[in-house]
Amino acid sequence: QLAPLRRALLSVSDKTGLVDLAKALVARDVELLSTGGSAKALRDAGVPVRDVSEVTDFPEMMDGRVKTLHPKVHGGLLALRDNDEHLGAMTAHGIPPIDLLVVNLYPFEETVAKGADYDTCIENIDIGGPAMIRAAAKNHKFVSVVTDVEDYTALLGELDANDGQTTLAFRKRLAQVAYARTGAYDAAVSTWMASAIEEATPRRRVFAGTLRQTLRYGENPHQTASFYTDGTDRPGVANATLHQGKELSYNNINDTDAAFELVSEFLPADGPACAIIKHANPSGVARGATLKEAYQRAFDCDRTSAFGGIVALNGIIDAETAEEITKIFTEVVIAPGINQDAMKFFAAKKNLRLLTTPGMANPTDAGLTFRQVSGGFLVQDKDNGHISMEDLKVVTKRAPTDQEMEDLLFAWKVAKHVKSNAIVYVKDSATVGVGAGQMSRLDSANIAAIKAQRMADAMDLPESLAKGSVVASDAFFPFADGLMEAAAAGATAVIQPGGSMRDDEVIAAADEAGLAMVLTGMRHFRH
Ligand code: 93A
Repeated sequence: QLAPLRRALLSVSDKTGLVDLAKALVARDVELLSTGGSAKALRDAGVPVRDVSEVTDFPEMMDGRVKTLHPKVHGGLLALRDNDEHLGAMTAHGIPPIDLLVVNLYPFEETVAKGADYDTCIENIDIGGPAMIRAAAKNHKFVSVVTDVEDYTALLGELDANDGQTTLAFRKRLAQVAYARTGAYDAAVSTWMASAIEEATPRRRVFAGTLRQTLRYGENPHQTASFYTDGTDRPGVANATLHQGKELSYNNINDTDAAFELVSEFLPADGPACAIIKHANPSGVARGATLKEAYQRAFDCDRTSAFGGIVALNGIIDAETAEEITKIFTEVVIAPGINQDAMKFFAAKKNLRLLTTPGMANPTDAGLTFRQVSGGFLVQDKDNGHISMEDLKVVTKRAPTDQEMEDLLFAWKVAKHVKSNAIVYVKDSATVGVGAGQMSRLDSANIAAIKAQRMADAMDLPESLAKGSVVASDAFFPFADGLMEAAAAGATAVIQPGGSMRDDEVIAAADEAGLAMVLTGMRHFRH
């Protein structure tokens, strides 16, 4: 059991909660040391505080680059309180012991996110802060280190529960958080530098995150799992607000991400769109005159699979749309907003998880994706590839009609979000058959066609939904067989990257069948 806390050093960029914390510490007879801006904020609030520069007998200098980098600060943080030599050194050199360090760092990540220039980003790399944090965390046997505003309350509670001190277990937890913070901070600096110096493959790479939520379990109940945020404010599942329903599960988060990323391909300005996702693949995607109609048309692609699905919309949910969605069991609904009348319909479905996001994601934004493999991980740019009409090359005798062209581009956007091998049939801006994740492209074409026929049967329609559709393939047709399967299902136009050794054969087969075909020159594998 240590003696009650006597001295704290407070040096924070984010001054949230600073004055309240400081007052609470002073009330517990703790002497406060502080750096320029923090000390000023405290003095302005009438809280007694000593300047670090008074302790070090050195002014803050070089635009603040050197404020706390001094043996009187680091000695006070690092000295072992049960080591005579360390205690002797403190006495000999007039080093005051520091029992508590409260630091939050220069806002480097926010500065980068704001798109600041190179020199501004450099200036926002905190040096003294991480040095103190690492020192205090190393000496957690004696020193408490708080690096997160969210821990202020817990700190005060801990002091009250332990006669003005913290327990070793508490200090260890603080130290672990502290090293995660300095690690993440340097990771952010390194990641930014990797892009700023345009080096495609940095020799070393580090990813870091902040715990958003401990999940009940992972992909399966015997797996533990947690959800981390990466500090960016990109609209999407990580920054969404949950309005009702149980907390999101691991699979919910994964599928909701897939749903929202897919529907974000359709700009709200171009009209309502809806994507319904099951197991990370779309069971249906559609545009509509209204959001309700977009949902209905997406639902109609595969009514069976849509059960228990994740619904993503690109507009503000109104009552009509909410009423329609709640007719069947839906796990999650995500949209950029919801109006009050719509809330009432969802409220009746207690288990439905309702999320809103701050706007839509921008599908052309740059980013990184990574995936773990045994002994390492793979890193790549996010697939933000985008194709417009001008990029397409017509290779068949017949060119697509305007309607076909519109559907081809729609199908291509959807295929980008379907696990490979992906085959997507589309008619009038709605999917009518999705073949996903098969080991052969022919099988994907076949499965999509079977599903289109099955839905037509269920709706008592005289012919397959795929009749008169267009088809997208996420990668080239290695042989003509997959293409012929699509033609047999009723597709009249095709969009695909091209680039197969047998392109000539595939194009000839398309001409033979009277198909129109366009090549994108870009592939959208997704595994
Ligand atoms: O420029 S620094 O790397 N040099 C330092 O010696 C130093 N000491 C603390 N930045 C330093 N700090 C940082 O200043 C802290 O991490 C904190 O973010 C900020 C608080 O400054 P002020 O109290 O003047 O607002």
